[in-house]
Amino acid sequence: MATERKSILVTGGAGFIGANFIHHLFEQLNFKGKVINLDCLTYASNVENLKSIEEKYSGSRYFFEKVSINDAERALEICNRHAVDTIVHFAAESHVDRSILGPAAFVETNIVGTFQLLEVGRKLHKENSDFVFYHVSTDEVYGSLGPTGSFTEETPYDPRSPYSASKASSDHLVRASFHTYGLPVLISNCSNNYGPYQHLEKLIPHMITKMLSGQKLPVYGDGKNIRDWLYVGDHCEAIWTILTKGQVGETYNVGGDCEITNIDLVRRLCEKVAKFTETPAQKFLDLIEFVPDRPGHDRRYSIDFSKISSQLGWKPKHSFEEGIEKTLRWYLDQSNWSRTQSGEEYQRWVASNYGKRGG
Ligand code: NAD
Ligand code: TDX
Repeated sequence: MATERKSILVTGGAGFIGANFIHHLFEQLNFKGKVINLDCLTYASNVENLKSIEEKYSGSRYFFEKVSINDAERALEICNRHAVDTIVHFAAESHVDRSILGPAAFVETNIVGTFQLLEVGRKLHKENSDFVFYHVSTDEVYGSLGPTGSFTEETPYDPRSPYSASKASSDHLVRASFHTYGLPVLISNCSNNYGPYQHLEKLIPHMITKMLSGQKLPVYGDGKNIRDWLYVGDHCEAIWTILTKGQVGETYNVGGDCEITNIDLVRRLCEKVAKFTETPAQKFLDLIEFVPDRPGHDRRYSIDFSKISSQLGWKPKHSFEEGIEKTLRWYLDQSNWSRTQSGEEYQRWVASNYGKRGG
């Protein structure tokens, strides 16, 4: 994919990874083209994530459109107006617990929304043969691992939550568009991201904010579930590498080379927050509380990212130690960043499923 990208539509740019990607384009890559952020601003979004970009580039190189990916007509009009040659598709319902509470939104956004956006992509491709559709997906589509082995790009799909089933479905639709219609697509499946701008309902910011306010730290089940953690800046770099060097129609796994049990992660976070706030670690460790398990909780994820490494030369730069220190420093510094909180219905559901102090 040697063509220079001039006008990129980023969907879900007001969310966690999308916002980091837009920052990465302007601040790390010095991208000179246009970036159009199409986001309908669900509970998971936070427009403050892009305040500094708005201030510098709004109306010249950065444009925000409050539109849903399900509205294909408006999305197409926006793409035509900005001569979009690239779609990087992040927009999704992204939280596994919420997909248990209310799966319908996941079907509507992740499956139907992606389908609508692919239809837009097909129309753009008819007018511009250099057009490319980049789909951001997850390792959760591959299911749950036992104590050994890792997911490769050839691992059969085996999603087990409404979230991962909806992402698997969207991946299939993207691949079908390549095979059936010749739409140039790229797909990446990555592990758990962490870093600045992440919504507080996700494990790491959830635990940091609970520690800082002296609340219990709810660990699901026995805490021995394993996730692979990827610093979001490394993920953004991987996306750009795939976009600029990847082979159209291919899928690339992206991992952080950092497998850790949830309980070890929470304990390490306690130690770090203690160091940063000059508080005895025991004060935070004493807040750990085991709560009922997440229904259908995947036991272990592990990513084999040798394909992107050997073919495109990408590997994660941040060790967990480095990534978590940057992340913590960021959360501790953000007195002005509004910490978007979950709505009441979700809070009630968390309380009834994971125990009173689980939300
Ligand atoms: P997020 O929940 O933080 O942000 C999602 C964004 O999409 C929000 O700004 C929201 O307003 C927007 N959105 C939702 N529905 C929309 C719609 N119909 N139209 C337009 N915008 C809409 O999500 P995230 O954690 O940044 O994840 C981004 C993508 O990466 C998702 O596709 C997710 O499946 C994938 N992913 C995330 C992780 C992770 O660890 N966070 C890991 C692997 C893959
Ligand atoms: O309070 C908690 N206690 C707890 O033990 C929370 C919020 C989570 N957990 C556990 C569940 C998981 O094993 O921590 C692990 C991580 O949980 P989440 O942050 O909810 O992430 P996960 O379910 O693994 O999914 C994330 O990574 C893959 C993203 O939300 C997805 O969008 C992505 O595809």
